[in-house]
Amino acid sequence: MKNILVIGSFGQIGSELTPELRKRYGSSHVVAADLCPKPDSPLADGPVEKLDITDAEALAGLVKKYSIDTIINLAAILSAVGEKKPMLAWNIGVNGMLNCLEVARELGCAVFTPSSIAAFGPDTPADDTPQDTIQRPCTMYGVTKVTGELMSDYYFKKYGVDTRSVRYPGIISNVTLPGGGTTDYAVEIYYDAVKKGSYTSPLGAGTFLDMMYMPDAIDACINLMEADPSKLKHRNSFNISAMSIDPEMLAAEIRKHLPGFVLNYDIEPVKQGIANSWPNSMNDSCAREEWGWKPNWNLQDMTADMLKVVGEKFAKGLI
Ligand code: NAD
Ligand code: AKB
Repeated sequence: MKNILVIGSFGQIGSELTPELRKRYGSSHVVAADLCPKPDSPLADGPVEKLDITDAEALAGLVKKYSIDTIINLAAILSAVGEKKPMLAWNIGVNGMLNCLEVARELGCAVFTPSSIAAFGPDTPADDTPQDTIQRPCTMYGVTKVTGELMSDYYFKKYGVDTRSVRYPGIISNVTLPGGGTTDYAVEIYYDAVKKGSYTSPLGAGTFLDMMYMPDAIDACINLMEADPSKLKHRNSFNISAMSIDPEMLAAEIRKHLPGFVLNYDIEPVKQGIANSWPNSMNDSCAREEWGWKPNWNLQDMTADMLKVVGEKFAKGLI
């Protein structure tokens, strides 16, 4: 990766991945693009461009302008919002992603478009979910992710486009709030623990899902894109996970730091239905074997760090 275009760079993952890429590859080599870039954002320390991923001509123009060799495509409508706006989710998740693949084919770029645990469905084995298994998701978001995986593999096999990706689990972070997914609760719980001492969970006790702290999610993207291609038997997309947790486990860990923390439940049927259709825990042995995937953060360390950082933001009146 020499010149990188990050599309959707102002979202939850992009707002942390873009600065890390700039640290490693140089600020002027990493272009931050989004539908509505914020001028006062820390990302203004390097090139920032307004881009609608569904505009193929504008996308090709940026790739040429900056001699881009790698497109990191983070634009998406996440699972919960996607159920309210399925056609928008399809347009961005599939048509936008196809624009990236076509531009990459014509102009010789590598492409990373993350998939998700949402690429699985109720017929998938829920525990220790294999790398290669049944994928019949029941959300529009999941349909876009399976389509993205298939099309990315198609472009690699037919045209030699260097496509690689991971199936991210729920990402927990403290810079930018999540954008409307089912796993958002696992971020919100920390903010509410600090601000109110309590949290009302939309998912019930015993709803196990894979999760990961943001530094591991960033490493996964960069390490996979830098991996030796001759070692990759899979490409789109690799299961990766750091922990399998439910709301009770998160609350118990938070109580080690904030003993009075109270967890309540008010189940949101749409989110609960989506969560029930996703794996409880994925098997990520192929990622470990093929490109050395290994998470550095567990529930204990992540919780201590989340409460510290969110606590500092609260003390400064930032949240
Ligand atoms: P997000 O919703 O926080 O950010 C998405 C960004 O895309 C936003 O900044 C948005 O403005 C931008 N965007 C939307 N429409 C666009 C368009 N038409 N053109 C250009 N930009 C547009 O999402 P995220 O959580 O950062 O996720 C990034 C990627 O990782 C997505 O593909 C998502 O499916 C995947 N993923 C995320 C998680 C997670 O827990 N955050 C888990 C699994 C997979
Ligand atoms: C969502 O909940 O929609 C995302 C995801 C797991 O893909 N966070």
